[in-house]
Amino acid sequence: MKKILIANRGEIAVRIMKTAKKMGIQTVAVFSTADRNAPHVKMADEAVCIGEAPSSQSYLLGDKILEVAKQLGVDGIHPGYGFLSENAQFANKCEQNNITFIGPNSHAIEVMGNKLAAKETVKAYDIPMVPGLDEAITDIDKAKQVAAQIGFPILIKAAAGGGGKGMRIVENEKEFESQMQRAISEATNAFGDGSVFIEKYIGAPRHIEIQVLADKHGNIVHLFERECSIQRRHQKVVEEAPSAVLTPEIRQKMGAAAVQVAASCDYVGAGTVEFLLDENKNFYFLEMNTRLQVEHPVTEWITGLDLVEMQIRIADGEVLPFKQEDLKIQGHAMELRVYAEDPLNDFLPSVGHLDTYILPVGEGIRVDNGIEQGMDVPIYYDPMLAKLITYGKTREEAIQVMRQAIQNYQVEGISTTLPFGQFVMEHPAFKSGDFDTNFVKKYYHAELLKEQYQEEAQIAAYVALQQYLDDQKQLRLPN
Ligand code: MV4
Repeated sequence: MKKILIANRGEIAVRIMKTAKKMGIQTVAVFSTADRNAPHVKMADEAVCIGEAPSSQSYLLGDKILEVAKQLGVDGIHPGYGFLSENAQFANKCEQNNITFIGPNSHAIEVMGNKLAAKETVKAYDIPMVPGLDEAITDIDKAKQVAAQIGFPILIKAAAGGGGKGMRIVENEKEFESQMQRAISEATNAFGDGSVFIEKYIGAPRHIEIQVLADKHGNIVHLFERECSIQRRHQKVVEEAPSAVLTPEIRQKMGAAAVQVAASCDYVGAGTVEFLLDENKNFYFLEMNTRLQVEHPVTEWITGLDLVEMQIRIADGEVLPFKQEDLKIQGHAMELRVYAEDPLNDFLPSVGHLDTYILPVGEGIRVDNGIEQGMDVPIYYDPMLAKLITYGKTREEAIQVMRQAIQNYQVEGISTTLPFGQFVMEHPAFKSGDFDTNFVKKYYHAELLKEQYQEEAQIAAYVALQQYLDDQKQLRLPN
């Protein structure tokens, strides 16, 4: 590949271009009118404005982006995450136009995009799944019967779902129908598909996912796990690799299961298989994400691999240059997502002018960033501005480096989730590794951060007072 178009913006567009440049590949950026001065536009060899600020008029316009790609003689399109990355039709159109879609084939995207189709596809393999009814509910009485067999609480999920939309917990048989109707209407609104199914509800799970890589020649490996349990309303905030709780045996079993999930849909490229892990460390297949994920850097750091480079090489038809037994985990990596949200005010979006923006630097620190000082943060897109990633020989070291890096990350003009990250890093449950997906709900209140600020302000006041007193003494000395 000599030239690729990056059909994305922000930190991930910058991230992809870094690897392209390293590989000697020319880059084409596309941008909306709101992003004219954005870093991803400045960094590209060529850049084309594709429309107005709303993503429906720019970054989601597959046909327009394909037109640009053809005009500029592009060999491949990297979709990043979000936008067109899991659009099977777009992947197909790329191939029809002789442009390589840097990602899986449209069949894998389609199958894994529907939770029921995914379950059906992996059924033939030995992959643990949450007990449930693996078909859309059409007969309410039958569904109620199955629910009674599984035992309440149960969870109603949307087949087309993801990100928690269309999910409803049912505590007992009495509320079954009302909760089901809610799930159906939510799913219909969000996805235009009201099919729902039921599963046993796992109340305090950990969310652990396995990174896989598959080439076009049938070779598949896994790159171990990422722990993603620290999330707020289905929005991940902190991720790490490896998980603090997986034993080598469970890791091996989950890895093997993830490889089978990839095999079941003829997967090609980089993908992620999501699992729930219950209190007894039983794991269950949840879904597969058919794209490069936001949190891929923690896997890169513990394996020494460049996942974007692997994606490009695989798309180019290269054979995976290693076998499973060549791969091992080295050290520990931690990632904090920096969102333009105010943790003191219910995480409300915070947009505006970036008066100060200075990144932390140093050993064990990586920042994947898409903005710069002096910019206005646009309101049209995802509020994630950057990712702060740290590394240490041990988990404790990675946390320590993270705490220091947060201190040295200077942002003025907008609120960010950096102080919230500090709260997580200092929390005993997080430090001990004993937490689940309920961590934020269970432990976080804005008041705790406010107290922390007040304490800091008080210390600052004492220091200032001491300085003042010292100065007074000096001033009284005769010349
Ligand atoms: C579950 C579950 C408990 N039991 N399924 C949330 C989004 C979607 N990817 C699946 N999700 C869950 N499915 C059963 N049978 C709990 C969640 C869940 C969750 C999963 C991963 C990360 C964070 C979560 C937060 C709340 C609920």
